[in-house]
Amino acid sequence: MDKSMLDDILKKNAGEPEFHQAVSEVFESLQPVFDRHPEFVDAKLFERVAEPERVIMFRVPWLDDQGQVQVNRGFRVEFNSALGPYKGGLRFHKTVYLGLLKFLGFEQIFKNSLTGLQMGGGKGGSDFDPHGKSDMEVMRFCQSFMSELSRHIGPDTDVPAGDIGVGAREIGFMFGQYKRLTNSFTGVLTGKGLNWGGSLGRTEATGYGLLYLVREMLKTKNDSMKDKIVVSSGSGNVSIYATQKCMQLGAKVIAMSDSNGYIVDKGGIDLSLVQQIKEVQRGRIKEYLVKHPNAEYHEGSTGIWEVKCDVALPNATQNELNGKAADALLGNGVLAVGEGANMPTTPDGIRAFLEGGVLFGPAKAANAGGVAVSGLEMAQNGQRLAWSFDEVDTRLQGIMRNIHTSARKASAEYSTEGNLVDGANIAGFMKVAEAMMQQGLV
Ligand code: NDP
Ligand code: 2IT
Repeated sequence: MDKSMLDDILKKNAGEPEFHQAVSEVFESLQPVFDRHPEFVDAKLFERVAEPERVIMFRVPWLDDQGQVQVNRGFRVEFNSALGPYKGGLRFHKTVYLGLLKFLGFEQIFKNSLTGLQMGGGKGGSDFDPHGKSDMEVMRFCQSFMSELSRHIGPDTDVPAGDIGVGAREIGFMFGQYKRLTNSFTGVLTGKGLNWGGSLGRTEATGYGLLYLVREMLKTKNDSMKDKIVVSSGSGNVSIYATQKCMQLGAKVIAMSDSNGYIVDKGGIDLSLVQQIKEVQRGRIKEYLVKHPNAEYHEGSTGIWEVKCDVALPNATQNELNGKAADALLGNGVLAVGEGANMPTTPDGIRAFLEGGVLFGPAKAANAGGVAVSGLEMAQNGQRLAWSFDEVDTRLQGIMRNIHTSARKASAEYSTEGNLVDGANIAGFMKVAEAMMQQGLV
């Protein structure tokens, strides 16, 4: 399709490099689709899908523990509702700005489509930095944030969840405030506590789902996770439960990180210690060495990709794995890469992996397990029922298998079989496109 259309979109969204990166990648993958579906081009589907249906931006004032006034900025990008209510996480991180949330919301549209569940795409958050804040500061912030957000969301309208900096604690505070303001107990957020509407398995879902997808990729080469050496960046929700599933599948994770640095423990990471440090104490990954003095700690998080491994799982943040890191991994014989984070590999990194013949699981497919179980949480809330862990986990495995199958099928039909970047973009887009065509010009 005409490249000037992409140029117009990029120009219209100036100063938003992550959004440009996400839109450009999907645009490239979709070329063969537009060739075969001129009706999509005539209906300006891509121009429409790249424009959020609605963006909400608001002031979040709150009082810190010293009684000082603090002001942050809050956002919700309601990107696309062709397949269901807007659905996607909230990120609290100092780097959050509109362009970052537009990239995440855009990706979320196609990821949610791949799950096969009825969810549109959205994302939100704030430039609030939770590091070093007390529980009471986090609560006051969350209450102020929800005071405004509450008027824009609802169980059939927009259902937020967690992302970087938003976990069970923050979801609890936000749910409490929503309930108080609206006088209603509904499934307006996912990732809730287990005794008030949360789903078993949601905490583990993104990390577990990632390994279910990687397992399907390895199967195409008659291989498995057994005895694989793994590097999993980050040490938050996704990295911790990806590591746990690796261990269950007989693999050994030897390196993890946070935004300050990374640890290498050749004997295999002691995951319960990482959970104690990160989930309970909210500490730094370097504290791992207090109990395991024989492990290594390196300042700076990017060096983690020089650690030799069979499977690399970028599970921290966007653009954390660049071309140079990809070359280092390829030089060390990496077999598979699974993106637990959103857009963690730069375009030159992706190119290097695809050209190097590595099995590459792109984020939209690989980390869809989290939002998939959020969809299952919504289904349980609708019925006022709670399924068992095994029931949820079995459904998650089925969803991840289907995602692999449909992305692979779309890659064979439109691109190169096994190019799951193109496959996931195309399979995710097709359902949204068909729904938008059927729903008229909205
Ligand atoms: P958490 O907040 O639980 O953990 C984030 C981890 O990444 C922390 O270890 C953090 O280190 C590290 N990190 C964050 N920013 C940076 C940075 N700029 N450089 C280096 N390291 C960084 O978040 P999640 O585990 O939930 O999210 C991780 C990724 O997975 C994100 O890309 C998110 O969008 C994606 N994702 C999450 C899903 C979920 O269900 N939670 C679902 C699908 C995708 P530190 O503690 O130092 O900040
Ligand atoms: O990026 C993601 O898919 C998430 N942060 C999870 C979103 C959700 O609604 O569960």
